[in-house]
Amino acid sequence: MLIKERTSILSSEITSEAIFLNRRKLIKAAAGISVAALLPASARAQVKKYAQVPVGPYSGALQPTDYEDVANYTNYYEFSTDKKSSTVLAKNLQTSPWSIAVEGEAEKIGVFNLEDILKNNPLEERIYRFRCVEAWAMVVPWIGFPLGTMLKQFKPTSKAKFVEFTTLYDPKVMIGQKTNVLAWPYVEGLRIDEAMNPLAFLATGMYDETLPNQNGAPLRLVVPWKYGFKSIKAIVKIRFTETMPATAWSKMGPSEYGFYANVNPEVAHPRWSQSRERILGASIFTPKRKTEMFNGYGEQVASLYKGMNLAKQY
Ligand SMILES: Nc1nc2c(c(=O)[nH]1)N[C@H]1C(S)=C(S)[C@@H](COP(=O)(O)O)O[C@H]1N2
Ligand SMILES: [Mo]
Repeated sequence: MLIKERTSILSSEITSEAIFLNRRKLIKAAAGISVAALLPASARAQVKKYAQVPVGPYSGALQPTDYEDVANYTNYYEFSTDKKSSTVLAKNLQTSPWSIAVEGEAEKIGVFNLEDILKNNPLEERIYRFRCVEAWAMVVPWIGFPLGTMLKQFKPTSKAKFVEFTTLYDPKVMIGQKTNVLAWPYVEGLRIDEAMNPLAFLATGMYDETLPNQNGAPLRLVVPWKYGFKSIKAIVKIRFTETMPATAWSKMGPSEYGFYANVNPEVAHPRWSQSRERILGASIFTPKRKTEMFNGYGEQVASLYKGMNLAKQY
């Protein structure tokens, strides 16, 4: 009987996030009904917070990287430049309540509770490739909502040509902010048409769970066709601007980190090639793979850059 089959899949021991996710995909494919409702109480307790969130577009047949690798190999300079340390250091960050200031060229500006923003933006899952400028690649099932849908709710004016995002500044908790590895607070930005592209996403969770602090809780940007540094974490401010924002990384190294930062195998970082990438979590014997233009999302985003010289506007 079908119901019994489903129950046995989910009530068996859940050993890894990736396996769980695949089971969940089977369930989602089988029926559009609540998974939790089918389970005995013991198994129900194991169902993850966001397990019923529907899978959105662009996810394809990508195989997610192991949760442990994504959650424990992070770049979060507010805490540490060491990719393994932020897991512990970021635990002290208070992510609720959380408010976001919306400023600049928009009709509806002000300070908004994240809870209220979430009420107007239904969650979905997006399984995206993600590529750090340091040449490691992974696939992450994010939970969140499209950036553009949310931005439109603030009614940007015709002067809004760019969107600037700012991370929390709180050096007592974000102890890396006591150093000057970057100009704090961390700032990132997108051209307004990039921000409105349906691929651009804001994440509140990953792998059916609330986003771990070290991955950018409670709200982080995900721009899958650009290098990872564009995907700013712990956002506290969104500002619509007429001019291109000065971003934290481009201030630090203008020749190394441009505003556009589109994944591009043909444009090398001044200190290393970008033509290949290492798969996060793979064994040292696994060969590197070829980097794809726009990280494989050219079909969705190449038209944004028509007529631009991407070697100059990197
Ligand atoms: N506020 C903030 N956002 C940030 C960073 C950071 O140091 N601070 N690092 C960026 C870089 S370089 C990358 S590769 C991604 C890494 O995301 P992950 O740690 O969730 O894999 O976050 C980006 N967002
Ligand atoms: Mo990065």
